[in-house]
Amino acid sequence: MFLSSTLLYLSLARLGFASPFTGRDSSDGSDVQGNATAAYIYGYGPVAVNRFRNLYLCEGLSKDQFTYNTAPSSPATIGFEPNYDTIYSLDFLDLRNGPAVIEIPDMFTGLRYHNLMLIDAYSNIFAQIGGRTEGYAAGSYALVYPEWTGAAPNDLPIFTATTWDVWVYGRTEFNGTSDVNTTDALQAEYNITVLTEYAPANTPPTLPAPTICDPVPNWQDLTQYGVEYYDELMAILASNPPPSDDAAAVANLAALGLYPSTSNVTANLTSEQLTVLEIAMAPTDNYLQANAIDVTPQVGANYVASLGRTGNYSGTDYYNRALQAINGIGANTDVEAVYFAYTPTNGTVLDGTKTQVLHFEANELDDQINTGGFWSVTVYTDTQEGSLYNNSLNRYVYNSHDGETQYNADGSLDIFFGYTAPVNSTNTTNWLPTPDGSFKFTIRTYLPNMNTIYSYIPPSIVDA
Ligand SMILES: *[C@@H]1O[C@H](CO)[C@@H](O)[C@H](O)[C@H]1NC(C)=O
Ligand SMILES: *[C@@H]1O[C@H](CO)[C@@H](O)[C@H](O)[C@H]1NC(C)=O
Ligand SMILES: *[C@@H]1O[C@H](CO)[C@@H](O)[C@H](O)[C@H]1NC(C)=O
Ligand SMILES: *[C@@H]1O[C@H](CO)[C@@H](O)[C@H](O)[C@H]1NC(C)=O
Ligand SMILES: *[C@@H]1O[C@H](CO)[C@@H](O)[C@H](O)[C@H]1NC(C)=O
Ligand SMILES: *[C@@H]1O[C@H](CO)[C@@H](O)[C@H](O)[C@H]1NC(C)=O
Ligand SMILES: *[C@@H]1O[C@H](CO)[C@@H](O)[C@H](O)[C@H]1NC(C)=O
Ligand SMILES: *[C@@H]1O[C@H](CO)[C@@H](O)[C@H](O)[C@H]1NC(C)=O
Ligand SMILES: *[C@@H]1O[C@H](CO)[C@@H](O)[C@H](O)[C@H]1NC(C)=O
Ligand SMILES: *[C@@H]1O[C@H](CO)[C@@H](O)[C@H](O)[C@H]1NC(C)=O
Ligand SMILES: CC(=O)N[C@H]1CO[C@H](CO)[C@@H](O)[C@@H]1O
Repeated sequence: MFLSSTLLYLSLARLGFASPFTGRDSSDGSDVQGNATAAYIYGYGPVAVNRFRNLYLCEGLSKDQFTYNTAPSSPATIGFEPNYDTIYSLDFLDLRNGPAVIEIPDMFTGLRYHNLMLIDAYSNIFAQIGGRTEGYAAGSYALVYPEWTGAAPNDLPIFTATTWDVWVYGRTEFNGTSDVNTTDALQAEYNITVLTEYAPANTPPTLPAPTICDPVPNWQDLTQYGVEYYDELMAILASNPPPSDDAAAVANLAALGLYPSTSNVTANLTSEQLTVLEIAMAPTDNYLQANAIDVTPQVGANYVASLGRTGNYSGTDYYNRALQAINGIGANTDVEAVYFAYTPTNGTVLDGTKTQVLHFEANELDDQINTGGFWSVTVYTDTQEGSLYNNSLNRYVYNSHDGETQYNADGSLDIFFGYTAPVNSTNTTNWLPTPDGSFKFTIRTYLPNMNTIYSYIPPSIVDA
């Protein structure tokens, strides 16, 4: 249940907000409100990851051990347009206890798509372990802590973490309802073992556990607890020393009275200092929310694509880091998957009372859709979040991998949308049931090639 609420995500259209980048000047002429705005933006990615970790811990889930879904998403799944393609596994690792060995089972049968993202405390994806990078045979990998020197323990392939706390976020291909038990069995074989015999002597303080679980931590509303945001941020800095490139950002925090500490630093601020931080929060957050749409570009007249996601925020572009955290903390990177959400620029809403068809040419499937992994087309309700549409066939998706999609004789493909089965078409295969009114759909392609990433525009949906 917990995992089903993960963001999976394309951004929602957002309202415009005024820029917070202007504010009062202090008596010496320095722009203190500007500094507070910069501090909020700097904190966004790290605090969002920490809220997600806190949610995980509030659910009573274990650190240093995988938790995973045992079923795919369903119409009851809460979250933004959940996919019906992969099942999730995750963990929050604490490398202060020692390096971790991550074991991945044999995925060779069917070359099952899988990928584990390794995300640091600053929301940077510092490595990915999966079929694309490591192949499909079973494998063990050493994840060592930042100060590790020398060879990997047990001579394993080595990944060096950029922070002590690491979010491991994995996706494993789900091949349709007949595949549930197989997927579950594979997930049970994913394993994390902490090698306590190699624990380091000196580590920074432990990242604190959440102090508030009710209401549950919300990684989409970082203003949730007010200036406690800065207590969380400074605890992250104390327990996961920031990269040296962040020196200016750390100095900016210090100028506001904020220094790395796992105790609540805001408790020692003057009321004037608190006010400076407080009044910057809501407008800065609104501004980021309003601009997050910028990172999901329009592709052609009819789609918005999940492009531009490298997951690598190791530089000092904290603004982009914040926008990416809003649009999908833990979202797939471009090289792993690209999503095309039907979003026509003219605002036309799809109508399920008639039959409409999406036609892919055979060479389009071969060259741009079905390149490295697999593809899927999924229908969603036209609500703000977008759920799988509940229908008597339990049919939410057509895809390239479960053996149920019927291709035309020339290798092309038609997928039909509508509340009732298509009757006016020459065939009625590949029917994706929709609501009896407006709906949405998303095309996903896993392990796309550069052609897909840089130039592909999916077909328009037309009346059948
Ligand atoms: C889906 O439809 C069935 C049958 O009408 C109903 O029992 C079930 O509660 C529905 N599920 C959701 C999530 O709405
Ligand atoms: C998924 O199912 C199809 C059809 O049964 C099969 O060809 C394919 O190998 C399966 N893939 C995996 C990963 O099991
Ligand atoms: C999965 O395993 C359960 C328990 O063994 C069994 O009842 C069920 O039929 C299996 N499902 C599939 C799709 O094989
Ligand atoms: C995980 O690895 C540990 C240590 O090798 C082992 O004891 C345990 O059985 C493994 N668990 C699974 C599910 O493979
Ligand atoms: C920080 O503040 C929270 C919430 O007020 C409180 O529960 C927690 O005990 C405080 N932590 C420390 C180290 O003072
Ligand atoms: C607040 O300041 C006092 C006095 O300097 C210090 O002892 C205490 O540790 C500080 N508290 C925090 C949370 O930094
Ligand atoms: C991330 O970007 C930095 C430059 O900003 C580069 O040095 C580093 O190699 C990149 N890391 C990955 C994993 O691509
Ligand atoms: C909007 O665009 C869609 C897809 O290109 C098209 O089918 C529809 O007719 C357009 N609607 C208007 C009002 O122009
Ligand atoms: C089929 O065609 C008829 C006549 O053009 C039209 O009235 C009807 O709405 C169509 N049905 C569907 C399901 O598209
Ligand atoms: C479906 O209809 C199209 C024409 O609309 C035709 O080209 C195609 O061969 C048909 N596919 C099947 C599987 O019958
Ligand atoms: C310490 C720090 O980074 N302070 C910055 C506050 O904002 C002004 C601009 O208004 C900068 O010049 C300072 O460097």
